[in-house]
Amino acid sequence: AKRLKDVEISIPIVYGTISFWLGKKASETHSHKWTVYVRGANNEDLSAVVKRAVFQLHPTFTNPTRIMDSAPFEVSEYGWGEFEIAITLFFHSDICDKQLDLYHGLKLYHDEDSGPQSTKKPVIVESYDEIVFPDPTETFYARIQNH
Ligand code: SLL
Repeated sequence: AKRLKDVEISIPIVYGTISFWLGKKASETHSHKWTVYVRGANNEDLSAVVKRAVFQLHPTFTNPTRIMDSAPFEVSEYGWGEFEIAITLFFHSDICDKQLDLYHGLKLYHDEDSGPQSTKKPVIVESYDEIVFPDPTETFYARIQNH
């Protein structure tokens, strides 16, 4: 495919977790409901770029490798403990052959100084990143321009 030299496409993304304590509905193994996600930093649909997102959960979960082949690229679960989630992004074949590995620490509990635990105050932790694609193919460049 024809590539555009001296051109760079930068895709801003946000990835992270949001976690709700279940309060009266909490049980020993399901104290929280949480979601891990990757999205466009300005809420763009990442499907134009991302073909697949794989979320690697802790082995205590059933089927810990979660493969998402369409947006929204996210996984929701019930759990009791914090752990590091590996997120691997795969791109459309005319964009990039290499995958990108991201790591995010799931946080369920507020820091101690933020008052009592509440079902109405989710714990949100996010990272911002930019995926840079140097020398993009013409097809990819055209797709992004009309976005
Ligand atoms: C810890 N190192 O000990 C961590 C592991 C694992 C959390 C946390 C499973 C939920 C389920 C779950 O929440 N695992 O059993 O359905 O704190």
